[in-house]
Amino acid sequence: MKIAIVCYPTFGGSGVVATELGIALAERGHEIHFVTYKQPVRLELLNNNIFFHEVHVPEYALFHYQPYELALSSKLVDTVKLYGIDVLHVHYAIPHAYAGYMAKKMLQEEGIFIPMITTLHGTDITLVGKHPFYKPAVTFSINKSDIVTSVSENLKAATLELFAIENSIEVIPNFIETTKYQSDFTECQRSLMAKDDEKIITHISNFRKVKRIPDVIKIFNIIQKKIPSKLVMVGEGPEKEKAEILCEEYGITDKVIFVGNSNQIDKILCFSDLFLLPSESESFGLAALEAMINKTPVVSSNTGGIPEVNVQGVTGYLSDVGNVTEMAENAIRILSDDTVLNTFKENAFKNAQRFDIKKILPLYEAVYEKALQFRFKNMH
Ligand code: GMT
Repeated sequence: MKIAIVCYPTFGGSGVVATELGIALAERGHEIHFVTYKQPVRLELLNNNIFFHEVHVPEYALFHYQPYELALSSKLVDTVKLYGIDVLHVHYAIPHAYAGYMAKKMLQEEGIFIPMITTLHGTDITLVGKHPFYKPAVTFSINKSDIVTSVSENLKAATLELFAIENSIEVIPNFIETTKYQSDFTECQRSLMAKDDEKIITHISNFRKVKRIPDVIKIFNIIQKKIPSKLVMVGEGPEKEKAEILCEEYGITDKVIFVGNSNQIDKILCFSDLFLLPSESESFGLAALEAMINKTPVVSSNTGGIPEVNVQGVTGYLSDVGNVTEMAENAIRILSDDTVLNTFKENAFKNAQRFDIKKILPLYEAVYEKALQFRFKNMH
């Protein structure tokens, strides 16, 4: 099948999911065309089955805002025609579903029917999409998609609650390639980050407000008083400076390492003992799953779709948003006994297998097959 994938190419859950999905589909023999404004960060290799089409938005002084949706929909029209694309899969509703729908209508004028699948990822619904300035357009583009999928049950429920949705929504959870990790474990180099007697705690995100970065520092500050430890902060974003200032106030700058964005999160996670995810909202928590597959237990908030990934008392612990004291206590409980820690590590790894890409990929393939049926019906 020839599939065009639209996504954000930057560090961040939806782009990572879209890229990994495209790579896995290409390995299964599908022809994948990424259409976006930059080569996706995790897309290192282009091969016979993977193509990248860059969306250029020419600058024009008259425009206060450059019209990306317009350029994207035009690029989609061209790509579909040039490569004979069968289905269009857009990740993140804003503005991708909207631009995808415009492309679909333009192509229809030329007698080409292209089915569109929209995958909802989280902030496109819970944070940005529900804003009154976007809501009508987001509702419209979800309703006009041929198939809609969401990455968790919780996100599906939130979408149905927040928008007047007429379409059905299928839940296809995010996934992880499990086999990759079984062999890579030996490469762990924890001595780079901490002394032998220190535990390593990690947080990975885009450092936006929704991640509650100050909570990460507050939790760690309580932990480090009881357990010799280091905190590794991976990522870049608007809350980073606040976090650095908080570390100075607590006098823990020597114990917190800010490593910036990284393409090597598995290397960092494989020597981590605990992952912190105290987010305000989280549709799934892909970073938690990435931690779990690297045998890292998770102490998180209990918001959104996180409970569908992190299992209370098994793979880690969950607390109410903002309850930093309880999160720190739970972290200390896991970290203070190596037998307990190892049990949580093994449980995290075992539970991550529920999201093995081998189980999830066929669900997407079934969706594409269904979309092709729509195409067939509309063309004949
Ligand atoms: O976490 C972010 O802020 C990035 C955002 C994105 O769209 O890239 O992540 C969302 O999609 C991920 C992949 O499906 C989910 O794992 C994240 O939970 C979700 N983020 C939020 O809902 C805040």
